[in-house]
Amino acid sequence: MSEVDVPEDHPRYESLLTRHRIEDGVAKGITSQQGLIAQGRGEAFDYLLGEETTPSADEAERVAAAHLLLAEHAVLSVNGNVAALCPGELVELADVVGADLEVNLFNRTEERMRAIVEHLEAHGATDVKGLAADARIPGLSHERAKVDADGIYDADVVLVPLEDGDRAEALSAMGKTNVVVDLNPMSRSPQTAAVPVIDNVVRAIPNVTRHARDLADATDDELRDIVDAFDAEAALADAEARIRDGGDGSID
Ligand code: PTJ
Repeated sequence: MSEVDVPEDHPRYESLLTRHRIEDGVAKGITSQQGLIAQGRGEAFDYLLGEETTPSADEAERVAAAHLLLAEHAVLSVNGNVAALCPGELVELADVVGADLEVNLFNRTEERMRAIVEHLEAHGATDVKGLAADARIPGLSHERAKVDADGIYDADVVLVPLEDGDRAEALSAMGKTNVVVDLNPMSRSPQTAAVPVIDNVVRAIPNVTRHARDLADATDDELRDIVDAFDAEAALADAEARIRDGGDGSID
């Protein structure tokens, strides 16, 4: 038995553990109640994807690592779902690639902002951004527009895990490179991303970190080759083919 009262050899252990984390996040005031619904949507896609990192998602995760390593200023955006699901893994990734962490919420309240900053700090983060909110993303009317001038506003590469779409598009319009993690390849955010990572964030974040460690000694030219060889549309098509018919996109 571990974090949840379910034996680790239970066939749905990982899924039940993830659910428990989201439930706990709501209880602690980190995750919004809408986060429970988002989790359910994600689980359905994950089930259809085989609840594993597909080879094309793994490739996207390597490309994400290359972008983060090449960045002048990378920022990992944190919402209430990822804060509950993988706080330690986000702190570790930020550390390995030299990125900032910034809390950015759709259902923004000061209490939840502070609770998430403290939760990340409890997992080893320092200087978490998001509370200053002294800049705005142009073209967005909702709370996600509020960003830190020396955080997301200034970033050239932003990792955007699971959200509802229009911010990712607005960040691209600002000329930023977006890495989007989302289990639904048909969602607007991965569709507009430079790098759509169609995988569960609990698998994706540690795998990006693993790739970043592997690429630590690569030259900028080698990293640029990895980035340039990536085909975002093919990655999306592969994931959609898997969901629709269990295929790998290579067979009609
Ligand atoms: O904490 P806040 O206030 O910023 O709100 C965050 C949520 C996620 C509640 C908010 O952004 C939202 O309502 O998002 P949506 O519109 O439900 O979209 C969530 C997307 O994330 C969907 O496409 C899901 O398939 C996907 N998703 C859910 N869980 C995961 C996921 N993708 C990757 N990993 C997951 N664990």
